[in-house]
Amino acid sequence: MSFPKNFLWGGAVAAHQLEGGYREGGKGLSIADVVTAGSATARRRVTDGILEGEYYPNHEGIDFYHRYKEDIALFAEMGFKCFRTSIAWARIFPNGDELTPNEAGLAFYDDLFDECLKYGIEPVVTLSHFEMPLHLTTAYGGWKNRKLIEFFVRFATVCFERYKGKVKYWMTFNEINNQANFADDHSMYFNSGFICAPGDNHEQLMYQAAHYELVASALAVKKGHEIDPGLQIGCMIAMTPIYPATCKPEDVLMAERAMQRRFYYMDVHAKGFYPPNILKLWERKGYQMDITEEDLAALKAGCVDYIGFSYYMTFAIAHKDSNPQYDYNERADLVRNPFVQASDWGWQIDPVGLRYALNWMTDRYTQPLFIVENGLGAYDTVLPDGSIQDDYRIAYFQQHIAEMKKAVEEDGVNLIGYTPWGCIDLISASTGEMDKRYGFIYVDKHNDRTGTLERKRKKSFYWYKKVIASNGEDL
Ligand code: BGP
Repeated sequence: MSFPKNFLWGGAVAAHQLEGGYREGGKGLSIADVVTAGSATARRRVTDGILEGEYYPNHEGIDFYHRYKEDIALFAEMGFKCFRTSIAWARIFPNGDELTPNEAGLAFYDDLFDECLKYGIEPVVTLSHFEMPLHLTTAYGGWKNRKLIEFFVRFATVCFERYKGKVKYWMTFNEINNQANFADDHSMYFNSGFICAPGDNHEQLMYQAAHYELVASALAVKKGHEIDPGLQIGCMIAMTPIYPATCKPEDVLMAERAMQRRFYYMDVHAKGFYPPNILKLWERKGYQMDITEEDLAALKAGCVDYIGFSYYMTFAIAHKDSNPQYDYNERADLVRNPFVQASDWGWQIDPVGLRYALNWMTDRYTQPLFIVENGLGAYDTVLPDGSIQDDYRIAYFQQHIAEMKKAVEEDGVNLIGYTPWGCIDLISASTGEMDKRYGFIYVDKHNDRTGTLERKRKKSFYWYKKVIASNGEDL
């Protein structure tokens, strides 16, 4: 007996990376709409509006806004039990600070969820997946501002009420901990909706913004349970285990410290309080945080029902004598792991690390685990006969699912589902490229904006269908 009978096999996407229709149905501008395309080597550029002559790949996405029926039929053909997507906040509240939601936006997701349910596909929904209404960043400074808590909780409440009976599985913030690399403007913007100005203390601002998000998440969880006690509301963490580069004790301690810095968000979501090492860090650095007694009570009362996480890679870290406090600096201290291979984009591929991650979380938390993203970004080629022979992708999934299976079977991990990322090709979040593909379904669209948007089944489509039909036995 390995995967439970009701295991949630499916796939994952996010609104801004595939919907397009960026000004349709009364939608307001979202922060993802003002980020330009990047490339394999250059990061995307955050702008403060839409500049003439720039290309914004999220404006069209893969036109899922108009083609979702066709795409969901393909997911159903693969046998999906669930489908993870997100709600574009700016479809529901175009500016983010209105009191009344936009009916056309609500109706779009009603239809989308109904279409899933028609095939017995359970929607799994992220409330904020790297986006928020642009107005909240320009008028309020994004998550630097406590006011955002109120706006987010209103948005969450409207969604929980509207989709009651249709959506049971929710997540609050996608990869909330990605901002731990506070030196990276791009991650800060997607997570928190602001870019640091010269002279700002990035680290302190990151902790403050993340605190407001954690409080907003906890309040939303509580509200959701009041609306429907049956809701399962999870967090979403980018799970990137950090190994010590060697067994030198200082490297081991450095790795432990790096894990604390990257994953304390999970502690707050799952246990309802800050771990002592973070409180000590703030004290040592003299950070005066805006954290009230009510906030602490809210965190305690709003623990998540499950831990959703993405898993793509592991890191390794070495200690430097110049760092006596063991402060984590992702850019300076991470080292290449010679024991694993990397994707074309340098992401270190480590299937055994997935089993390690599942065990690590099981040892610390009581909530069930849900792998809501995993996958291989790769260049695919359409052969003259029209087929896409993505054996490299199949091999990647075979190895990862085999490790998941051992974690469930041999280690007793309580895993409830698996939704590979970008089950249909979509816009890459980090590069804005179309040709970094993850899908079982190919979409004819390219970095240079050409393409018919036609969908094609890749070889991995038929393979994943077989995996689902055998509940993970036939890999
Ligand atoms: C995660 C994000 C997704 C997604 C994925 C793949 O960090 O939650 O939105 O895009 O990574 O990353 P990329 O698109 O940069 O290859």
